Amino acid sequence: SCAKLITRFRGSMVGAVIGDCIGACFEMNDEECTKSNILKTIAHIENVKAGKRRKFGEYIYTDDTAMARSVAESLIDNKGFNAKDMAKRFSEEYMREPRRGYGGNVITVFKLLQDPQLEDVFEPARRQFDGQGSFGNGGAMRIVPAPLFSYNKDIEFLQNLTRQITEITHSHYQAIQGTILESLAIYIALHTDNTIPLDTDHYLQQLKKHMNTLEEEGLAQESEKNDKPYCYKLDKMKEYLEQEEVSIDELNEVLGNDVSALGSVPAAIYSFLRSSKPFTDELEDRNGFEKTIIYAISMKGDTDTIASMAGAIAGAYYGIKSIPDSWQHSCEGAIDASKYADKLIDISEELK
Ligand code: R7I
Ligand code: MG
Ligand code: MG
Ligand code: MG
Repeated sequence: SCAKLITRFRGSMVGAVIGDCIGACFEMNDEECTKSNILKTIAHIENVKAGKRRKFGEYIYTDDTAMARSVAESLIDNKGFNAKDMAKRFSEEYMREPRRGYGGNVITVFKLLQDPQLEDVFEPARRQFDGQGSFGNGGAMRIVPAPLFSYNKDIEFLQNLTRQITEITHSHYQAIQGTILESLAIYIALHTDNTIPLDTDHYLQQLKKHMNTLEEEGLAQESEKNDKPYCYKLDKMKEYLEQEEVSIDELNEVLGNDVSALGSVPAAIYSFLRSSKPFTDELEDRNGFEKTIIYAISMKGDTDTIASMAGAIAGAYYGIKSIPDSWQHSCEGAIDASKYADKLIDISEELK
């Protein structure tokens, strides 16, 4: 029903903001990323309730959320994808608040997008990195509004929309594939019955089916490549979930935790899936959303982005009620995210 669906739309949009805001305290600060340290930050956040240390919205969002807001606003105002409008919003948002922690190279794209004479808004992205395009995770980190917008549409619609949104800044095939994987992970989580325990094998199978097709297509174009790295990582996740406990070092080695799409989207998906299994440590008393965020940050490296992408998936599955009020109050932009979710659900119903 719609009443239930709205909690999941809100959960996904707000979940992404929460992961970004809390994860940003730890980005590229690996030695801080122990579970007990992360829980110290969470304890501070939970003091908001008592009106003690923390102020409303004190944890500020970064580029991940700034760009997701532009994606949401553009999809809502245009009731669909409008490349020029979305490009304009990305670039104006960057000019308005350049200090949100943007990737080192994407800002070149934003500057070129300022040119009013620019005919093809996809051109600056194609020129990045000597013409191969960026393989950074900046496409995947902002994609959450797309699977919500596409809720009543099929996978092909979702993939096309995702690809177009990504290509405004990221044209490398691995960035596009990784963003599609994140989009699918959210879309499938939204469509999965959350009143029964999550079947992680089935969830991974669905992702693998689509990624296999995409990577096969990619192979035809990239003849020098002979592997399917996203499919490989999905297989490894299945293997890890069958094991008792896998070390963070091993996960970092195999799944990655860096600013590339290939090195971060799998870590986000794994954080969500791992959280549906029991923990024997400090995490055991936390709910599935809380576990996902804390676990995602414990992956180290690009923590704001990994936690944000994981939070979008977990929020879509567990719903807004799983996100503690104190966390929502502490994170800048969480209330706006809920409003975007409400507008996106209206539009997705219209598109039925
Ligand atoms: O992908 P992007 O928007 O960055 C997002 C990340 C997230 O972690 C945010 O939280 C923020 O911190 O930044 O920005 P890009 O500049 O396109 O890519 C990010 C980085 O990935 C680049 O600065 C490069 O270091 C690296 N990178 C590449 N390096 C070599 N060759 C991306 N593509 C390439 C490449 O093709
Ligand atoms: Mg960021
Ligand atoms: Mg950063
Ligand atoms: Mg980041």
